[in-house]
Amino acid sequence: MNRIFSGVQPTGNLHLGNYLGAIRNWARLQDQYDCIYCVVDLHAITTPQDPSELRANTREVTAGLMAAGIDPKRNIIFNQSRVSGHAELAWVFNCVARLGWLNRMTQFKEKAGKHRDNATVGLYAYPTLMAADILLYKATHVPVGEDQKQHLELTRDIAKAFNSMFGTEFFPMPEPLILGAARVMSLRDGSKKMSKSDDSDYSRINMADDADSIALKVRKARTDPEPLPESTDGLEGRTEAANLLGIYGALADKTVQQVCEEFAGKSFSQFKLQLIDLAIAVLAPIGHEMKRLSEDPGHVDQVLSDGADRATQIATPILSDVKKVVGLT
Ligand code: AQP
Repeated sequence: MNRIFSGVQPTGNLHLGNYLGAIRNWARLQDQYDCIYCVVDLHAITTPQDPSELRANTREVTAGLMAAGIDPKRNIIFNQSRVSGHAELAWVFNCVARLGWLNRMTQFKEKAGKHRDNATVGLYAYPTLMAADILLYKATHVPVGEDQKQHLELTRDIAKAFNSMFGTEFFPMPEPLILGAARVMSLRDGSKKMSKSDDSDYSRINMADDADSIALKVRKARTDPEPLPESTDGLEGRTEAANLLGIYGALADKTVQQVCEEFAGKSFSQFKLQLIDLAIAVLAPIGHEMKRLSEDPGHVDQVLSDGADRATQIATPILSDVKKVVGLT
């Protein structure tokens, strides 16, 4: 069976962007693939994290994955640091990947910003750890959004370079699974993506938000004074409007064109009422289940520990073969 690997960082509140861009699709893939879903805490510490918040976020993300319908029995859910093979294989890949390849990574440039010299070495080497995450399980498919495409390309380059350095066909080339997921933007600024680390909680709808918070955030979301257009052409240059229509479409499983046709000529206040109802219908049960799971941390920890055991069983023989290929054993 084809194997999927994907990860999410425990860096704060899971939000609607994480849900529509990744987690909802992960739940849909569990019927067709052997899935490994990882809470990537080693990636999280590439930027400073408060230790107790990191622990709490790891549990919260795990609860979010389960509340969104990912079954921890059929799939593997675990946190990355429990399987030491990720860090070990990443080191081998640090000795395969070239500086020039990493220098091209746009995400590092964006995240490090103007303070490049002050960024951690871990943030710079993030893509080699991501390559290790995927190849430690010889995953065949990786669901990726636009922002991760470049990193998956690098993973393939590393796999190719490893195979050619050691004259082997050891690593398969993981294929991207492009799911056409919407990129959800901030509710306060349509040019910025919705993000866990945005200071304003009004910029995002959290997966754990209750109905009242969802309604308040949608009501406060930025729009423009124009009515809703009858086709997507009328969304040109209207980033906030396009974002809200995109969110509605993704939640309703409709295209943005269909949403335009449904609401053509209506005002944003009318549209927002419908969006509030829909967002609550989809998200409130998830938030409710996350709350229930947060009251049972023992169960969540058990899921992570079982998942790590099962992940280790797959990773151990692969890492041991890598060590033989490289000459470490
Ligand atoms: N706004 C978004 N729209 C669509 N998809 C999104 N994802 C994140 N934000 C959006 C997708 O969610 C998955 C997990 O992301 P991540 O936690 O590994 O890191 P990220 O992309 O850096 O997410 P954040 O929320 O922006 O976190 P911070 O603020 O910590 O950097 C990925 O598949 C991602 O594409």
